[in-house]
Amino acid sequence: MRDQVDVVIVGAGFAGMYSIHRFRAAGLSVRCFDVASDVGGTWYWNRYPGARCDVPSLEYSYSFDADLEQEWEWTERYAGQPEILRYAGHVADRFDLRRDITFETRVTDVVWQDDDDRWHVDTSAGHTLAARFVVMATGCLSNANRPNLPGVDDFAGETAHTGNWPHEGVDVAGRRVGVIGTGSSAIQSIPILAEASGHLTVFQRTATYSVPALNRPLTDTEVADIKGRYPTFRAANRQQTGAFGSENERIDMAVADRGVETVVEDLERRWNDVGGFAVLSAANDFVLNGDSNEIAAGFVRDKIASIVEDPDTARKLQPEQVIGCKRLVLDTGYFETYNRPDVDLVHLPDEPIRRITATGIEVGPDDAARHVELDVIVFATGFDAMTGALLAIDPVGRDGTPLSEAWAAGPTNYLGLQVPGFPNLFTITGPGSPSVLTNMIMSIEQHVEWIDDAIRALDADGLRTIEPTADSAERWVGHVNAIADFTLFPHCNSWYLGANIPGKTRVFMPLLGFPDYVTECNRVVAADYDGFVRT
Ligand code: N01
Repeated sequence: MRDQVDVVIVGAGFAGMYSIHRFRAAGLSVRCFDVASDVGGTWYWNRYPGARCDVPSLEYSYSFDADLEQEWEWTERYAGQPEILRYAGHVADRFDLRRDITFETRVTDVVWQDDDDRWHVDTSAGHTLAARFVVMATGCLSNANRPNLPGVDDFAGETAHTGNWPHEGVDVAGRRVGVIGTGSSAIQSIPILAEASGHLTVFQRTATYSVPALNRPLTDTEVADIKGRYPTFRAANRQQTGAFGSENERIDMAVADRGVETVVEDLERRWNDVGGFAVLSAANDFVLNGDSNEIAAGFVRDKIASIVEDPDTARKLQPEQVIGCKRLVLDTGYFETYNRPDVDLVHLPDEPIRRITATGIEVGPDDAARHVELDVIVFATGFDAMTGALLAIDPVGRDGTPLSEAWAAGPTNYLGLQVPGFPNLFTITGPGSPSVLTNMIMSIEQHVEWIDDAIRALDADGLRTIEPTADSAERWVGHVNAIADFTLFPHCNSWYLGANIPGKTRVFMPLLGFPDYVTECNRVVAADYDGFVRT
């Protein structure tokens, strides 16, 4: 006999934690599972040196409880991973969340049963449950991508992936370290690894735009200011495209209207004095217009040239793609790191990886192959984003159709919340929702609250199931991609498009524009769940 529960929640990160709290308050029984041994999700796994959030800490925090907002003390403008993990632990304690979480347990099977309108959920620890609802709080960047490079298993030294960093750390002191990748995780860890290791070699496939984070301790005055007006601060942030940054001095003018000279002067000021994503708020069309984009891109390329002393290294570090179509990175001393005598850059377009050996990585063309001796290899190679964690579980919906089959041509969904043929299964910050293009915690709260309302409405109406129609999902995916096509986002091989994973269908997955999205979610509810079928 299966254990009966109202909601199974998969994942105990910020999405799963708020789900437990919210659904419990609605009188629902919940059971949450996580492979980790504690809460925190992405901040539990990403313990690499330098891991830090790129959304300011006073914004990257729950807003659902005013006392929680007031009592937690953030110490830095951008919180580091240990502090965010402590915050997650504090929230779990404060709301007594752990009693509904089973840790160190993987959900292995999620199968819809038409005869009793239940999801049958099995776990690696032998749990068998029957749930009315399943909430996939599995995270967008949780399924690590470890590329299948030739010889990858031959390496005799230590390896680590930034997205699954060993809890005991990696001892790099005096050792020769190689980092593969130059995305956010690499750019945050490289300066620290360079300092701590004997020698560092960075293997770069695509150069990345990065701007100074200008991280610093928060002052008592600025914390008191925000805490004194948190509700209005949050409300203003929710009106931003990315649900954060209402005080980023956004200029609501195109480059051509503001004037290139003024824009460049402002970029300079923002680079030196403001830092963070606000650097790109000097005009409103950097990701809409190729010429405007080139002003910002050229500005950052010039900065790289002025920071990096060796001209050849500087050239290799200067990205060619448009700026902003991959996630902009915020760094602390990244480009300066290449001025160290103990740091080398291997530019893979010139010297591709040939194979990994027992003692390092062989690179270069046939006539100029060379071997880089290493003791440690760090894979900073990112994630199978947005769909990877969902497909790893591969829920089986109506008629025995697995999600992998339903999504063979890309992640069909409606509002990023539900998939046709998968009744009562919800994806938090799923593909098709603003998710990774926003302050994730704001998106998580909005999704959890929407799902909570949808469940309450079903119960109030004496109904059992909710799922989107195939039509509404098809229209929605078209809408998400039409909005992306209006911008420069599809112009490079980003993980937003699934382009970082060989063989993955190329579809723009996140939706641009948090405020319009929320309006649409609310409209759907007001129109009696327009686009959904409820039975
Ligand atoms: O991963 P990435 P990440 N051979 O996919 C390279 C969030 N995040 O973990 O660009 C050689 O960005 C790949 O090269 P290319 C944030 O949203 C946030 O760094 O595909 N190289 C790239 O350079 C971020 O965007 C924070 O050509 C290979 C790198 O590996 C997202 O997580 C901090 C390769 C992967 O970069 C992911 O960031 C950290 C191969 N076979 C992460 N395969 C903050 O809040 C991949 N690469 C600040």
